[in-house]
Amino acid sequence: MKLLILVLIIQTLSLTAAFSHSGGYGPAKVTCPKKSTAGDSGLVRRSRGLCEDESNWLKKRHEHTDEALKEFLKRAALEDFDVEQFFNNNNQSINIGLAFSGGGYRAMLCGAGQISALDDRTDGSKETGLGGLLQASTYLAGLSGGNWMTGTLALNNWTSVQEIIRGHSIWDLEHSIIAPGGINIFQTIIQWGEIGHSIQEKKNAGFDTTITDIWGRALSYQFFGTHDSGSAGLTFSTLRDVDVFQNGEMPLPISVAVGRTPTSKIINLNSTVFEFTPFELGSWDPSLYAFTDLKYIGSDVSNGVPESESCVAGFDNAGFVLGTSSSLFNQFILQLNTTGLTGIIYDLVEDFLQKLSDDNEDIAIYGPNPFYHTPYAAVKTIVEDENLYLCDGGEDGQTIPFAPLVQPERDVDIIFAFDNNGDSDDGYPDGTPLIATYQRQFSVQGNGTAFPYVPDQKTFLAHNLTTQPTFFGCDSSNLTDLTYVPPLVVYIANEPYSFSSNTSTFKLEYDEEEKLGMIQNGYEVASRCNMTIDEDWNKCVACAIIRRTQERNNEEQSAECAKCFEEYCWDGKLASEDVDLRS
Ligand SMILES: *[C@@H]1O[C@H](CO)[C@@H](O)[C@H](O)[C@H]1NC(C)=O
Ligand SMILES: *[C@@H]1O[C@H](CO)[C@@H](O)[C@H](O)[C@H]1NC(C)=O
Ligand SMILES: *[C@@H]1O[C@H](CO)[C@@H](O)[C@H](O)[C@H]1NC(C)=O
Ligand SMILES: *[C@@H]1O[C@H](CO)[C@@H](O)[C@H](O)[C@H]1NC(C)=O
Ligand SMILES: *[C@@H]1O[C@H](CO)[C@@H](O)[C@H](O)[C@H]1NC(C)=O
Ligand SMILES: *[C@@H]1O[C@H](CO)[C@@H](O)[C@H](O)[C@H]1NC(C)=O
Ligand SMILES: *[C@@H]1O[C@H](CO)[C@@H](O)[C@H](O)[C@H]1NC(C)=O
Ligand SMILES: *[C@@H]1O[C@H](CO)[C@@H](O)[C@H](O)[C@H]1NC(C)=O
Ligand SMILES: CC(=O)N[C@H]1CO[C@H](CO)[C@@H](O)[C@@H]1O
Repeated sequence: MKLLILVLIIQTLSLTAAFSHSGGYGPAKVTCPKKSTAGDSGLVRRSRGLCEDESNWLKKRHEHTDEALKEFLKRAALEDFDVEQFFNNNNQSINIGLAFSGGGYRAMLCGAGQISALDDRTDGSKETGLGGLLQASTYLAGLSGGNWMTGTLALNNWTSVQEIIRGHSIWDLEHSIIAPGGINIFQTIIQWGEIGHSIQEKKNAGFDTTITDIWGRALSYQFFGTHDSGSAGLTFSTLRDVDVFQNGEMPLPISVAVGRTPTSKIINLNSTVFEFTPFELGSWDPSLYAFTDLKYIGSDVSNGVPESESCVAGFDNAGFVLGTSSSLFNQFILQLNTTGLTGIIYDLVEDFLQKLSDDNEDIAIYGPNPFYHTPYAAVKTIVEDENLYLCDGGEDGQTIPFAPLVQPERDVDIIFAFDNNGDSDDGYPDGTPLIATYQRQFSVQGNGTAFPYVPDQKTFLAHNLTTQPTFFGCDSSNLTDLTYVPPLVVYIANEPYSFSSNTSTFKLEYDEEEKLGMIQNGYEVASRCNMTIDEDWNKCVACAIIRRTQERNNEEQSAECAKCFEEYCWDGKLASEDVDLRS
């Protein structure tokens, strides 16, 4: 009986979907563009400078960030500091980058609370938080669980966390992604039926699919709602056509993933870090050193030149991009057999399981390889393969997406780094991702990037660098040994205030109370507990934002700001140098 109903439902779905085939999951053939983000010579460019589209977009974004930053600084009302004069003396906009770490739903919810404290749309954030800082930011980078949060905001017409909480239609985590209907098995069956249909559609269009496709489709229902089969046709590059993005009213969302060929192992020092922006997919690392027009990935190309007259669009599905960045969680899909589901979706999963070894369950195939035979890579492994393989952005240990923000081309002044990893013994952060990015700058793959000095994990914990925000790279005169002066890094780590926010990375279900508790706690983490711990927290943040500009102009730091830096900057001391008072 159950089986019969299932078969009926799936057949009905297949029929309706077949008749409403506009912008589904399967990529489609389109005419190749005359001019791409790479210019007019093809779909790929060398990673030198920013693409023209990003540069043009930045001009519009800066009109908004300049205004928002002025307002933020005025509200901070720093002593001995004239906001108007500061802006008049500087014709260069300040670039603020925000980076949200991985860590599953924990990272998504903590990150949601943290970003809401920076968002002037959150009630009260200007009084008890850093409201307006988000509006003053140029870049918004996310990876894995952090990317679920940034991606949800960006791709839902730049909605806010407060709106999401009030709307109740997305981020419903009461039931696991595997059994979204809970006891309503029909809802679960319908959803998985739709997902199975989507995957089949992509296969029928001639593309390889992996377990990441299933994972990404399932995520879409949680992040973009259940309408239109979980927004099956939504692409990351769609943002180019959305007003709030076009007008520069939101920061540039950047999603980070890592390259990994089947059977290979990656570590921090030899990984290839990829970034997705609404314009491009590519890497600044020497092992690729190329970018391609995101909208046309999936096209058959050689050195970026299409092999035929038609190109492909629709491959950069939004859920697929978010799923790629978080493919570490693909293994959740393997729990499908616990739901009692049968039929087409179960067969699909079984199909994948038979083909893939445990080693490769986390890989997403981007094929045909958009970088096939591009000439810019120093080592020719990625560009020789017919497929491009990407996986979770945190798999090389750099679990905060710093890479896009430390590129000198982006000229970022300050990075606010939100660490919601569970690296320490009790499931809170311990500085590990900063150490990974710090070390990478000295490797070949670091390719001349720079990152401030940071201490070891033991010091992070023993010197309380995770229990209150810590600034790194405060004094650029101490950074002259690096390739260039890197952005100042404001490190803000998950920490319990009103809620024990060290939930397991693999926790799949959050009831409403837990969800709101995590988000509220995140707000408190970013706002120094509603500014009750330090009522001058916004002033100190303001001091950090203007620091690089002041240094460039040889301007003295005010006494007030010097006091902030005394309080929040890492003092360069290590735990190993601590005097043991007992001896
Ligand atoms: C504006 O910036 C340019 C370079 O970016 C510089 O050459 C010029 O002197 C600056 N003008 C002012 C008034 O600071
Ligand atoms: C997107 O948000 C803007 C406000 O920021 C609103 O004016 C517009 O109607 C929204 N678009 C859609 C499709 O909801
Ligand atoms: C990266 O380094 C690890 C450890 O040295 C090695 O096992 C692996 O083969 C390397 N991978 C690549 C792609 O170079
Ligand atoms: C589900 O599949 C996994 C991996 O294939 C297996 O270990 C597990 O025993 C299965 N569970 C059930 C309930 O069949
Ligand atoms: C969370 O932290 C508390 C105290 O800091 C600890 O007792 C607990 O074991 C931690 N939970 C997890 C899941 O790590
Ligand atoms: C870290 O914080 C704890 C608890 O607040 C305090 O006892 C300790 O002295 C602090 N350590 C340092 C190095 O500031
Ligand atoms: C912070 O402010 C919010 C909103 O006013 C409040 O609900 C919360 O309890 C406050 N947090 C603490 C730890 O006092
Ligand atoms: C200053 O630079 C040195 C290396 O030249 C580094 O070891 C030290 O930790 C830095 N101090 C701070 C506070 O960053
Ligand atoms: C600053 C730096 O080292 N840049 C290098 C990054 O990698 C490309 C490709 O190998 C080189 O051409 C750049 O010189």
